[in-house]
Amino acid sequence: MTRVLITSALPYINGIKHLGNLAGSMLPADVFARFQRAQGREVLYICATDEHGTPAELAATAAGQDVRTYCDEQHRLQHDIGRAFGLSFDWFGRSSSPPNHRLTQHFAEVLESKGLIEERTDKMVYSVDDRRFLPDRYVEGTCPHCAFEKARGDQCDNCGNLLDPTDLINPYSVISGSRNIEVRDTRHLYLLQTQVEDRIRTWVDANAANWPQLTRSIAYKHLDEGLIDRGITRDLAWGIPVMKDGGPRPGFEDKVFYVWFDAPIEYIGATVEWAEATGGNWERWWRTDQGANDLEYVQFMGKDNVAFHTVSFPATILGSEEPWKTVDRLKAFNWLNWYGGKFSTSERRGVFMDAAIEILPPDLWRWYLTANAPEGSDTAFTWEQFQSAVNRDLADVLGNFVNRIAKFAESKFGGLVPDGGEAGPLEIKLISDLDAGIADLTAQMDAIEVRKSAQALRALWVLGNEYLQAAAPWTAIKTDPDRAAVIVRTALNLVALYARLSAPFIPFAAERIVAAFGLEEPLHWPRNGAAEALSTLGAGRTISAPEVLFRKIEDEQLAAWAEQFGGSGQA
Ligand code: B3M
Ligand code: ZN
Repeated sequence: MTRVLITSALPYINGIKHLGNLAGSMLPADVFARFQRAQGREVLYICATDEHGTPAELAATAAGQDVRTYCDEQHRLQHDIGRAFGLSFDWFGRSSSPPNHRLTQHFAEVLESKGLIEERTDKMVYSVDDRRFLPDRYVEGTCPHCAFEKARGDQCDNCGNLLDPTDLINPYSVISGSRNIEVRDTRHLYLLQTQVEDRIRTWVDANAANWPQLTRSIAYKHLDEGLIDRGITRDLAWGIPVMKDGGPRPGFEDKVFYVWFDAPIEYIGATVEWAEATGGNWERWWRTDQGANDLEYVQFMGKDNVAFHTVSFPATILGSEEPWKTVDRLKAFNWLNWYGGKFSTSERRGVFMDAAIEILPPDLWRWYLTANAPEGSDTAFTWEQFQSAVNRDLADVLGNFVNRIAKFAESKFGGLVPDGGEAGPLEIKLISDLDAGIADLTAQMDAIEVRKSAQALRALWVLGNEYLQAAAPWTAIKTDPDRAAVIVRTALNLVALYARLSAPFIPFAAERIVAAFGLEEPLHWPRNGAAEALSTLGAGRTISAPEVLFRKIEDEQLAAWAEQFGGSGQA
């Protein structure tokens, strides 16, 4: 496939995301997007803020802002911080934008015309004092499963069970604290998932072979449990209005679509935003009758989002019977934990993207979070592991290699790539080791094996150090200047090769090498083997040593951060 559509789960608008969110969706999506672009494929990487639902309203209230102003500000913040981490979205949209309103209403209309949407009367929690219904997180109370007293209407954080607001014992309003609560009838739209269950299963059966085990097992777990019809509207003011025949749907004037109905549609909506802003053609990426059949669509997300993407969103898409592109590969991640516990946005536990970037450059986080991606199982962040990833891999292996050889070339060859000499056995061995290593890295990247890709990349960096150690140009220069020239030329070319191979992971360091070596961007993936790659920098070219690429993390810094962010103290 020459075109790749990439989406990462849309971060909720309710505050800057923590490192776990970054590690489990946006960062691996970015690494994959950069790799695919370097391969010469046409890539569209789409993300957006997920701006509806009770999380948005509650966070706005807590911030003392009206929800629109809050979303405007938080969207900008999340956009900017994503860019600061080098996330190379082609578009970072907003689920509250007009295209998503239109598309969501369109899907609801089409699904209704296919007999898949039904109005039903529901019993919902109503606050007499607040004079409103309390959907999802607007109500808290005692969990019927574990007796935890602060369970939320949609889920108990203590035992993890999904809840319905009416399940709660002793419910109270999160808005006013009032316990003057009744259960009242209210009308809602239901998506009849039971009617599309067979179609979803057929689709999953046809696609699951391309999905990793984690994705597959979650999809089948939900299918095997049996789908239920799902309420897709809520008694809320902020969100996408429910329409009928071009006007507000009677009886639904104070209701909006449920956030999980409109959020995945925003993958398409954000692509329309991109098209409107850039003159691009969004149908080519989403409509199989307009070319979207010959592209690969890859999604990235945390495991808690998988059911929504393998069952609920497909119910919307397949139910419409319209020619929409569906996901080909769905890469899911486990949790990155904060020591023994969880990162928590509401309790601000752990390191958040804004704080992370204030204390250290983005490449350090990018490297740690990919090399330790929560792939096979949940993974715990610890400061010690972080320090070791930065100091051992980046500083000692890659940084040291680049610095050593570039400085040597500056002092002994006046900053010119030296001429003369012929490749010897060491260079021939290096080239064959590099060829094998590049093939491994490419295969792991293609397979979206994030940790294994990072390991393969590190192994390539190690080859450079081993080569330099064995070839010892500092000795050769004294006795055999031609030999020294070959070694230095080879090693400088290795640095240039590393910039290309490492750019998906550590794009800022790669750019600094590019600048110091006067390389041409964009950084193409070496497709014609190491021998050719090592002749990129011809003799006579001027290079300079980049400033220290990666500074080591000192023990004192680590202690200060552990103190500032918590961590080692917590179990
Ligand atoms: N905002 C949940 C999350 O951030 C949700 C993802 C939507 S993807 C369409 O985990
Ligand atoms: Zn519970």
